[in-house]
Amino acid sequence: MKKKKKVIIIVGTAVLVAIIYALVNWGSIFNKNEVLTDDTEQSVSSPVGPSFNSDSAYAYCKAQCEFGPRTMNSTAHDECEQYIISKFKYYGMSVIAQKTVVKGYDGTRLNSTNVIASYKPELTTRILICAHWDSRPWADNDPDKKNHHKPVMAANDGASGVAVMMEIARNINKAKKLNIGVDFICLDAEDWGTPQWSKKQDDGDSWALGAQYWAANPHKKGYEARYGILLDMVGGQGARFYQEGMSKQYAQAIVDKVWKAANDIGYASYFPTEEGGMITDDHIPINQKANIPTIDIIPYYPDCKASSFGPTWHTVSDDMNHIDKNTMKAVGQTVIQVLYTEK
Ligand code: AHN
Ligand code: ZN
Repeated sequence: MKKKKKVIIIVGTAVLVAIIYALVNWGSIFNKNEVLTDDTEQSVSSPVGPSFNSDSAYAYCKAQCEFGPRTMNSTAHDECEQYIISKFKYYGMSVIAQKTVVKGYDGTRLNSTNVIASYKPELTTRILICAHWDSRPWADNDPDKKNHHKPVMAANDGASGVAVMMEIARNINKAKKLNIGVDFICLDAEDWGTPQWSKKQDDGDSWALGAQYWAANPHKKGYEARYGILLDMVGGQGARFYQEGMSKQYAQAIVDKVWKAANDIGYASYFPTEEGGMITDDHIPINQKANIPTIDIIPYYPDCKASSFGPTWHTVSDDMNHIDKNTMKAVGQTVIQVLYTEK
């Protein structure tokens, strides 16, 4: 080959390489400042701890619903109780079934079981995660009055919180690297609160009956936890978890910790830092009676006319067709982040 031809080939190749390089790196060469000065961009780090599997959580949610509505004193309720106990045992937790009879707003006796599933019960440093597992017996907020005495399937308002706890338990058991104790408490009799169609007026005390009992009678004498996290309706489509007012009042530091964890792993859009409403829920007796600072992760829908808890709340549409596994993932991974970054 002639020298001149060789030079042309080498120069030509170099030019081609330069053009390709410029094309590939166009953005960073010419738009560097635009990219780097965009301060609306959040810095997101990869999650600490195991990866929450939303398909798994979805399956646990569905399994509970397949028993039918888990209303107090029903067969579906008792069957689901056995399912919950066996699941947490299977994932290595020590399980206590705390049974009692509580009184409903109208005096009805309700056979209640709080299921307490503990990871490393021997450790004194503990975090409490809880959710109610019973179904509301009346869809008293349904748009159709004919449904007001029908039970709620409670895929979101019941099963979703327990499903997220089960998936966290499965992960903790598999990863085995968590050196703090965790208590998963499946609270019963949350949703027997005074129905909207009742002549009795709702004073708030008829809700969270299982939590009221547990807070007055913890499963272990002198039980203590650093803090608690209540999961209520954590599987809804379009759910946004604004900071609940009573949680802010009793446990602002825990609210900050959890919302920061969500932001750190890229779920800031699910966890707005603005305040939502103030809710009568299971965390109230836990804060007031058990003195454990406890927050409520509960959705707030500012634009929903049917309810600020969302369009399916206490309706016959609270079923698996209205569950979004991405919502469960955002909440579940955030709780895992909190547990695995706890010192
Ligand atoms: C009241 O409606 C007073 N509290 C709502 C608590 C609740 C019901 N969470 C789920 N279902
Ligand atoms: Zn409810």
